Amino acid sequence: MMNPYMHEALTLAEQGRYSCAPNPMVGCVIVNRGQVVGRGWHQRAGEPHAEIVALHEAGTLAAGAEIYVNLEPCCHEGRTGSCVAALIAAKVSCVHLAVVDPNPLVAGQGLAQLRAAGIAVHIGCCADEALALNQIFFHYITQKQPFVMAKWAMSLDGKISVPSGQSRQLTSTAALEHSHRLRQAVAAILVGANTAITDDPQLTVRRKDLNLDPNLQPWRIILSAKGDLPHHLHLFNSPLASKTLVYTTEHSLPSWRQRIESQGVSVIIAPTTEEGMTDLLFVLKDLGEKHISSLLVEGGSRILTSFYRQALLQKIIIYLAPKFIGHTEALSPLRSLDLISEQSWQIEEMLFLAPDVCLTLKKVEKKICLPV
Ligand code: AOF
Ligand code: ZN
Repeated sequence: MMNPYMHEALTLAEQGRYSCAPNPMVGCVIVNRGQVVGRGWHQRAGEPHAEIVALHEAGTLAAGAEIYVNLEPCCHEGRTGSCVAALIAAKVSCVHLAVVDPNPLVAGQGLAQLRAAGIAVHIGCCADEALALNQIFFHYITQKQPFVMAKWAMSLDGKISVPSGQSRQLTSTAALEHSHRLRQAVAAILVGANTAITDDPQLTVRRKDLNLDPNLQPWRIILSAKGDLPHHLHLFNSPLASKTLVYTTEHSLPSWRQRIESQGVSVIIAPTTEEGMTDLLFVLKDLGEKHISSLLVEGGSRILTSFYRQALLQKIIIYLAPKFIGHTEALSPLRSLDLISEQSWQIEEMLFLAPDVCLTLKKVEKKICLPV
């Protein structure tokens, strides 16, 4: 059975899902003689960490108390102070942490400092749940690149487009609402030039039940090697133009770049691959440097295929509509995969969003077998 205090810490942590990036979701519960005397969760980067919020509530009752936290307490002076120093100063007796923080600034040093101060440290309670909760953070902090997910909607015969002249919406309201919640949980959304032109999307979170703070809207990323995107697109004509990055190449026209920059958009010159495409690894590294911890690739099939072929996807989210398109020219989400080394996927979650189904696929990492 799950430890109830750690379970509560995980539930508290979850509240930061839509606001704490690029920081991890962290929750903390302080227990004194069987009574919960403090609770906290980390809301936003730059604001107090979970432990500090919980210690504040516990006050003097933190002395001699036990701490339950889903991540190793930090020991560095980042945007905020060291949680380890605060726990030592509060004279807590024991810390239960679910997983060690892989941030190189912490990485075991937090727990070592606690132990050196005479505080008992227990590691591993609810570790699986804690790892699953912060998989985006763990990937980002170790790889220095965003955690990448691809998303598409398709028919039962695996087509993402319908012949022109018909409604382009494949899925229904429940799937659409779900996809906006997915957008809300990522730091950035990416599309290719074709999608930007044909769909003229806004790439924003739009939910009926929520008036989202514009600061929490995801970044919008467009890849346009040629740099031929019309300046009248929605993406370039919104208050969020300043949260829009266009990766282009030196082959694009300087006058075009200046024009969209004057609309508030940031233009970044990226190297090209042999096929004349924008170098995706460059883009991911650049996004990592900009502290963008997660990325949702929304299409179209050329971009999805490039991310897939280069094995850059950690998850795929598919909305499956109970329809058949059956048109030979209708596109599939991924093409020309014949030559690539095999990637294995596992269904992590299946949601019935009537009348559609949402499948979440997780990459199965290959195990390296060492010779014996
Ligand atoms: C904790 N408790 O609630 C969180 C932690 O720049 P800062 O000061 O916000 O530090 C960010 C780093 O601190 C982050 O990368 C991660 O290693 C850790 N996050 N640690 O003890 C918390 N959010
Ligand atoms: Zn901290």
